[in-house]
Amino acid sequence: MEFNTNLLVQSPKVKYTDNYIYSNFVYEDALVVKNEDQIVVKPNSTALTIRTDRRVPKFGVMLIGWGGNNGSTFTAAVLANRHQLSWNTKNGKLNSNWYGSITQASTVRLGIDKSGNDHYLPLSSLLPMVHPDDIVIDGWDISSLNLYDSMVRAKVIEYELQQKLKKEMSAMKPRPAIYDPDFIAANQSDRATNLIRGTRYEQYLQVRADIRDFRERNKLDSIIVLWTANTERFCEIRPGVHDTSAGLEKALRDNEPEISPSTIFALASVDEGGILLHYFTQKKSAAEAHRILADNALSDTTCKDWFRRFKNNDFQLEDKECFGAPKKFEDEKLEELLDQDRCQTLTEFGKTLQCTYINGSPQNTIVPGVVERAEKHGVFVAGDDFKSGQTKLKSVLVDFLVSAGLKPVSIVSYNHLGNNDGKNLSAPKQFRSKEITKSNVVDDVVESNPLLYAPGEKPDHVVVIKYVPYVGDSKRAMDEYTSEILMHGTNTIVVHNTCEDSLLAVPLMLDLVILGELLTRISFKPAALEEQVPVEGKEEDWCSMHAVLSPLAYLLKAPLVPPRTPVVNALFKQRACIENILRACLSLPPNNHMQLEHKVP
Ligand code: NAI
Ligand code: DG6
Repeated sequence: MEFNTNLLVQSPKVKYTDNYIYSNFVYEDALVVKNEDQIVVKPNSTALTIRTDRRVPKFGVMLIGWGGNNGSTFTAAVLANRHQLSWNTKNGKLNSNWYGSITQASTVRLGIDKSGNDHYLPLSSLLPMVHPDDIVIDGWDISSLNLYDSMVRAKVIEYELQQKLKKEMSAMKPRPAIYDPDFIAANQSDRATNLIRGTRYEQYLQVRADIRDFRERNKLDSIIVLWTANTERFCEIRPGVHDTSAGLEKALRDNEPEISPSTIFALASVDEGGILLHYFTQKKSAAEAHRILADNALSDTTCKDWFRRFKNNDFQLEDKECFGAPKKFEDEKLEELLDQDRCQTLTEFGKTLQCTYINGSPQNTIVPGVVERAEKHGVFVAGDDFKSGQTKLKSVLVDFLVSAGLKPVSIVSYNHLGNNDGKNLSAPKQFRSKEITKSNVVDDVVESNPLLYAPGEKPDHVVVIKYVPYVGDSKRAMDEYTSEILMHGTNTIVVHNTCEDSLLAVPLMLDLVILGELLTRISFKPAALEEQVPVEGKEEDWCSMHAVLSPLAYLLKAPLVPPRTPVVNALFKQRACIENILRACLSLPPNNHMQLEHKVP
């Protein structure tokens, strides 16, 4: 079906400029205070101006684990869709599509038409988003196979399509990656042939160099680094090592063994993002640098503020080679700040580079020190673990049961699969990581209904994963949900799902990077409640989303959230969150599904 996607919001609360969409939005909720004998609730309104940058960047994705089933299938799907490939099967000719992606294959309700009927449009046409065809792909893998051979090894893509992609994918070779046999299963050692050697610190520097190389070669404005490599064991969070940004930095230099490969990748990504203050090709006068800052759409006050911070050494970080900013800023002479060794172009000075890190596996990569570092640099992180099949259904089914007043008392989830992910998960420590993310997904739903569950009470919840090589990527998931119903009756629901795991995961990877990129272009500033027309204001008044991109929760099994904020697992709440944030950027009210126009005479 063809959609007319040229969307214009006609409202005094929305203002379009060449670069931005400004929206005035009143966020409404209710504040609850529990007294001894009464619950008092007061409607609460917060007015915001939301600014969305309309300039869709030149965008690249770097996959860690590029040669795996997900990595090779993702690449094949992007290329097949980009070239609009079709292939013959015993069922006839099939065309490429993006089924399973909420940005590419789902719609949102925009409003009602004149006859009172709901009007839907593709989610991707609400705001300017990266198109999948335009994504530049690169990545790392400990396995040296090129992407065509990786795709053949994965046995996910149909043979004729593999042949059509052969030439392009054979030329794609994963960059060497960081391998630590202490973190993934011993049974993975035979594919570890493509490695970055050296200390953790040297590996970190190499990953940073890889990201820069990718960015420069492709002239990218924005990058997302996505972990789709083997599930690691959880790292043991050590005080002084993982809990602060400075601790991590020191531990990395000290080659601390409890820093996992995935955390090294995360640190490198976070450190490749942020405001470029230190890339120069040639000496420039302060006046010239100031002009360049201004050309980069930064207000005069912001420029001055940066010069002040330069002078006050606010950007001090321990080592310029490692963490970017020069060590000492003696005076206003910008020439002395020039770092001749790690040059880009002066025109990049002061520009914000996005290099978001997303963790698609269960392990605790994004330790508190990484979050602190991301916040400091103004870059973003998200995780953990793609929510593709069994858990997605669970986060719908348990929400349905509990909100229907039925009491799930036993949830038993069994899987068997035969791909390399299954092989890695057959080791106890790696299985344990997956068991944790698969098990915690009902907690918030259960806690939301104290009529059914006493404080601390939970259903019995068991997760089993078995490796059965023959079934390959075609995972079997069997679930039994037993609930207590009226007068202590029992209701048992059994679900059997068979599906290629990677074909479920890849659309989520696409949505994560497309929505993840969009969220980096949205910023907020407080507004007055009575304010109608959006005011652009000073640059420094705007703030970004929190560094932990929790709106991506819909796509993740164990959503990482900013410190001290609640986790939401229920799928439709998570979807409503994405949809309504995008609507708020256009000053449209949240979809409330009341349909009063059809109910009130
Ligand atoms: P896979 O085993 O086929 O691919 C993983 C790739 O990572 C392999 O090519 C391996 O050589 C590489 N690798 C291992 N350690 C590495 C490192 N340190 N640096 C770079 N590359 C490294 O697994 P698959 O099926 O692609 O899944 C990838 C990850 O996504 C797994 O952790 C899995 O648990 C997770 N996941 C998968 C879902 C799915 O539905 N397929 C859903 C949820 C999570
Ligand atoms: C065994 O369950 C393999 C896992 O990697 C899962 O396939 C993957 O985490 C997807 O899990 P779910 O629960 O979202 O289907």
